[in-house]
Amino acid sequence: MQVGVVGKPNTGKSTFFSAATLVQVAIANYPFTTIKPNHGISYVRSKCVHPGLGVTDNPKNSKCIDGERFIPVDLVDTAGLVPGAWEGRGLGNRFLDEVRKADALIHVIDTSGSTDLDGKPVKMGSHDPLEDVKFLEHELDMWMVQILQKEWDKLAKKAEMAGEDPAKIVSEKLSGLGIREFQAEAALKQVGIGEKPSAWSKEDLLRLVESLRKLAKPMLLVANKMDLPYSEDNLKRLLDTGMPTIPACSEAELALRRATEKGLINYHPGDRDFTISSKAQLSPEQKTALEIIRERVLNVQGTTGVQNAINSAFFKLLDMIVVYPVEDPERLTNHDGEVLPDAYLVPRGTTLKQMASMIHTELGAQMLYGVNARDKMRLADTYLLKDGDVVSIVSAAQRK
Ligand SMILES: Nc1nc2c(ncn2[C@@H]2O[C@H](COP(=O)(O)OP(=O)(O)OP(=O)(O)O)[C@@H](O)[C@H]2O)c(=O)[nH]1
Ligand SMILES: [Mg+2]
Repeated sequence: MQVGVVGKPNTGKSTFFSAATLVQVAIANYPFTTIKPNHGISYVRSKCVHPGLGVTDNPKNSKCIDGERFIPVDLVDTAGLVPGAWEGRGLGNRFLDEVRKADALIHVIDTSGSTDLDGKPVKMGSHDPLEDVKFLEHELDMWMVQILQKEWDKLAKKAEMAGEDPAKIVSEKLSGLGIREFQAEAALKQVGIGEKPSAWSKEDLLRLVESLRKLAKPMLLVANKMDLPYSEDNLKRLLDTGMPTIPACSEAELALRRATEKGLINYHPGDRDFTISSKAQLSPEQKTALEIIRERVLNVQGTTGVQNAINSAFFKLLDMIVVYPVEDPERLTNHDGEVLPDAYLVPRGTTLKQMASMIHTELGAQMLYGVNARDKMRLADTYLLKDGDVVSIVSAAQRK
């Protein structure tokens, strides 16, 4: 699963990305600072199961800090998108190429309204961030409809003659965007445009892609630059849209993460406060900067919002859960004796057998049954995993 950070230029996408991944990238107050996408690893934060199970863990694929598991996820920072990008304006397709591969989108918005639709700095509060939401959705829809429309009439007629399912041709046409047949089916049902694709109008196709976009590329709004004037009011208006929206100050998170890296403060992403490291020699400027972050961001918003946004993207938008596979259900260890080494992020609805195959194709193929490490009960291979499950898989190979 991969999440793309998207939006018009100059809203703080790279600042958000860098704060979430600690990858050093170019950040500047002008449009098109980012030209090529940046890939990085961020972490979702979830309560670890080890305290509840009364054990000390040895995390391998993830980190456990003070009872919080940080599980790696893929994040991509994209180039800014300007109106008309679907026709190639600005950096056009470079942005869209990354959207193709993304399972969900984090739309970073300049909530203070201090950048216009092209990302140029303007008087604070003079641009309406709600326009940004409309524009980005429109760009994505136009881009999708353009792909769908190519040779549509010919394809639709041919499919009708062959008696093919309309959902099949829609998903085949848009497969490059990661759109699957079941999603096309659901979207077709939602818009109710009938079984005859050759009779669909351009408006029908637009309604269809809009529905498909929401299913295949769910979007989270990150109301960034919350430290600036006008943001508070605009945030309320963004929340009124009913879209999932997280207020954030990416700049503050980036400063806190960098100060942590230098050993100046103790802070973990998502924390509500930080402490100054006892050994740190802070300059008066550094002290003031940190105090400003505490007063204007943490004390007002609770957190910087960056970790909250990453968590929301994976846990809410993509509906993922955390599962802990172990080899020995008694000792909760892997074959090296390490306790609760791995935390897997899987979509809700994943079966035990599917997870076994994710760990290793052979383990999936040879799986006999599973064991719930909490109550030692047997689990069928069709068992639907639950958040916080600790499970082991018994395979034919182990039995030999
Ligand atoms: N006040 C404030 N400024 C921010 C915040 N986040 C980013 N910025 C500033 O916004 C400007 C643009 O930041 P970038 O991260 O380069 O924005 P971008 O969206 O990646 O821009 P492009 O790559 O050009 O599309 C920089 O001057 C950042 O310092 C924030 O939370 N608050
Ligand atoms: Mg950028």
